[in-house]
Amino acid sequence: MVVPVDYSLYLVTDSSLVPENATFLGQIEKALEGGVTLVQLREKDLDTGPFIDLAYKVQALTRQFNVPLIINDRIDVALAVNADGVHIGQDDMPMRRARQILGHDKIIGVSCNTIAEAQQAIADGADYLGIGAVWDTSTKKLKKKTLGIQGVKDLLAAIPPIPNVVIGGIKLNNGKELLENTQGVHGLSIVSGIMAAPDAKQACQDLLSMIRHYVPGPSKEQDIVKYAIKATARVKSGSPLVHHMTNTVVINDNANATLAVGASPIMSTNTEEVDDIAAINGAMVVNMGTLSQSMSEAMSTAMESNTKLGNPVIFDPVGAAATEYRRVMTQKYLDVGHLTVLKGNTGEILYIAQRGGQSRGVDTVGGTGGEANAAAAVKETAQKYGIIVAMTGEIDYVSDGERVFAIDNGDALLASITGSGCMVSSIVGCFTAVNRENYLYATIAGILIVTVASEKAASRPDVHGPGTFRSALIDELYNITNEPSILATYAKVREV
Ligand code: 3NM
Ligand code: MG
Repeated sequence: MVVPVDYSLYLVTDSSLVPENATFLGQIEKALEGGVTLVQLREKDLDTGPFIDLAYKVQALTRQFNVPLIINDRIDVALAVNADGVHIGQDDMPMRRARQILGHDKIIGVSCNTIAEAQQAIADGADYLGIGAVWDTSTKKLKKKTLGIQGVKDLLAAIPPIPNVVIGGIKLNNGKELLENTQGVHGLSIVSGIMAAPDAKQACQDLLSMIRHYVPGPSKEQDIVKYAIKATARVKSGSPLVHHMTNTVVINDNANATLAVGASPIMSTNTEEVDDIAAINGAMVVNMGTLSQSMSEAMSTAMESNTKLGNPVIFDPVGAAATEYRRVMTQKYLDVGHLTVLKGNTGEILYIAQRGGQSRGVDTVGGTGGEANAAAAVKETAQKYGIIVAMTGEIDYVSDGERVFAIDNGDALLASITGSGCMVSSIVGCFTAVNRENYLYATIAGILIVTVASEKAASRPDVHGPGTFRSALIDELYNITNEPSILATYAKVREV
């Protein structure tokens, strides 16, 4: 398991418990609206075909809410629908065998009633434990003694820390009592308390707000990394077209980087083509590194056409302060109001924010003036223009005008090749194209991919300097998109 999972409120389904005026899927949807953080589809009597059909329907709901779906016992069904994991009991397939079949990208949970079972599950590599039954329940015929609160405490005290949920007869009041009197419980797993509830949404809201007193939710940082992993997969599966009007120095690298993450570049600078491309475009990347009169007109047209169609527009104000022409054009593009993301280097963004900012030509010289100055620069600029602002440098800063995030990834070699910043703008274009519900997170995700790829590239034995680094960077961008879950290990995002 690699994606951070929130175990706080874990719904285990049971189609036999649904109230008369409700439906099975309706109950699950309400539970998701109420905030369940994980769903397990548990069907003991369904044939394989109908089980798979039902799993797809439940998955359509869990995906809407970005909640993982776990299948009880049936590894074949989990594989068939590409569920996020399985939950196995003591009499189901052995844990190690399940891991061999499912691999390390899937979540595997194991039901445990004794310390010995828990120790074995941990030794076998379980991702989480289902500890129970805590109390008697009419939902399942129990084969072993109930644990009670003391039994849960004794079990947790005897094992190393591992994600876990408790199950069996849990309702709001006894759940509160349990969390109050134990330490290290990660969540409550509930069947009848949700599936049979007359108002499943309200039941879940009440449960989750109680649980949040004892179990912290995922941090914003974890949330972003999780989002970045999904966003990366979406770029690859969605393969958006990304229209670039970029500079002649970096154009080939930008196109290759776009391809490496699974998107599709088109590099036309012709005004006549703008509308046709906009109609099928995912995002527009405009970069004024080698701006000519005719290209600046094409850029204005492209920004307008794409904005009209709701396509995100990324603007890279290369050398914003370098010449009078660039100063004027930068202000013009900002004022006209067609931008979604402004992405520049430290010198450029600090200049735009009027908070220092020195450059020589198109390169930054000097620092950020400290983290407080950097954070204020992106935040104020984002507020002023109602856009996302990203400032790349040794530390990257991103803001939507309310929050500021810092990214501490990135190898120093990035500064020794031309166009690495422009590459970030390209990739942010790819990410915003298919992750439109959260441009702040999509922008952070795009920056993370490039900076983490740069670290992987720099550490390769075949990289000896800027030249080999440049091609290794494209390789590693490509590799990450095949295995985005590594972001969970490498990403260093923090809220400032
Ligand atoms: N597994 P309710 S108890 C599915 O002890 C299940 O492993 C258990 O249902 C175990 O929340 C249980 O309705 C049923 O009491 C829990
Ligand atoms: Mg079972």
